Amino acid sequence: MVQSHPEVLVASSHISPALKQIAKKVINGERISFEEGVTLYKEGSLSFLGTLADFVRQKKSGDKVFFNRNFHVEPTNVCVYSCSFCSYSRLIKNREQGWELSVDQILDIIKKYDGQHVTEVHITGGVVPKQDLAFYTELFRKIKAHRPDLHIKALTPVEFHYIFKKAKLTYEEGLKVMKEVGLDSLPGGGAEIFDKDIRDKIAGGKCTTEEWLSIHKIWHEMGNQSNATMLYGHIETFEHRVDHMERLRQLQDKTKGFNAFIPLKFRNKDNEMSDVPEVSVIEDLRNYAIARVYLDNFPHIKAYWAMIGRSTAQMALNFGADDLDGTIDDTTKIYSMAGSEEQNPKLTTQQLVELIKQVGRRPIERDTLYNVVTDYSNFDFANN
Ligand code: V47
Ligand code: SF4
Repeated sequence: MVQSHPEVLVASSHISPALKQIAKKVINGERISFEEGVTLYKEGSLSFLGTLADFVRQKKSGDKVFFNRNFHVEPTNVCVYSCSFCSYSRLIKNREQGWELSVDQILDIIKKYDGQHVTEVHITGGVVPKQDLAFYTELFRKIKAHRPDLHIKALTPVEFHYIFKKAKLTYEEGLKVMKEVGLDSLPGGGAEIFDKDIRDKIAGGKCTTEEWLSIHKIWHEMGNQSNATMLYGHIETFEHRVDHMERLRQLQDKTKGFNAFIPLKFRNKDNEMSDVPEVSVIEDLRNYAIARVYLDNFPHIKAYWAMIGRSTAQMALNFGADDLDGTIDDTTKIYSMAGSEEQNPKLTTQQLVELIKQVGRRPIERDTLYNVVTDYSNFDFANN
């Protein structure tokens, strides 16, 4: 699919003055306001939004689509919290229904990748008292001792807040310790939705919005990078989505530490919110597009294929996304347990490259911080 230039929108007689004004701003590289963000959600058609988002994406990334070779470790799915959208966690009182891995069990998983070309391990899961500061410092040290080249992208403010409080450390002190023992970057999880009322309803008890933002801010100010997510398509309004992105945009203005924004579609299988219907794929694509336009200071928008399925992820590449995440190797359960199309998420490098080539883009393997590892545009898998 090739999107037209947004000048066409400005010239069209079918488009409202408010939308035309937004299109003009985007063409001129000007930032859109909160109200304009809401207008895009309420009035923007899929084709209008796609045209704007594709223009912005093209300016930022050209023909490149990024992916990495990664795997996940989920140290536990037992959790002291009970977010109502979570299909994955088991309450601590039912802990025998879940798993809690030891440091050595996790190291065995890491060692399975010995000799394989993977660049990142993504570690996150539930929150349990046993997996405390001592647990994670030992784990990160041992991972780095075994495999210094493996980038550790691990833990969210939800986990950090709990761990540091228990260890009686400030966020600064705790993050410094984590960095010293090998933590390289933070994934974007735990953000959910920043509006207090909605957050309290679906994720009550875990770290607040201010705490989430503060941990990322401190991490960035220490010279590091991270991602950000937004859980959408449940009981939030369009205003709440724009509010969420506005807070991220403001923090990014200050720190420039975020790499990718990852919209996460609420999946409703086997959780306390199973009565809330999932939004349509059209809404998913509109949401990617608005995120690309609104978050003008975020370098990348990630379409996380394990969450939305590879076909929608491919389509999202025409609606502002320039990243698909990675090979994953069937190592995460969060989304399959919540009803994702991908029940055993695993793609080879060749499959990812083909998905990207099918939409006419250049497949670029990156490391976690978006340094280019390999340009697969003209790569010949048959002879390599
Ligand atoms: O914070 C949990 C989400 C997140 C459901 O940084 C659900 O590269 C939808 O943050 N429906 C964790 N979403 C995953 C995450 C992530 C994923 C991929 C890449 C990166 C990155 C980060 O998963 C949680 C929560 O928002 N989640 N349950 C559900 N039922
Ligand atoms: Fe625990 Fe995270 Fe699930 Fe909430 S989303 S219950 S914090 S594992």
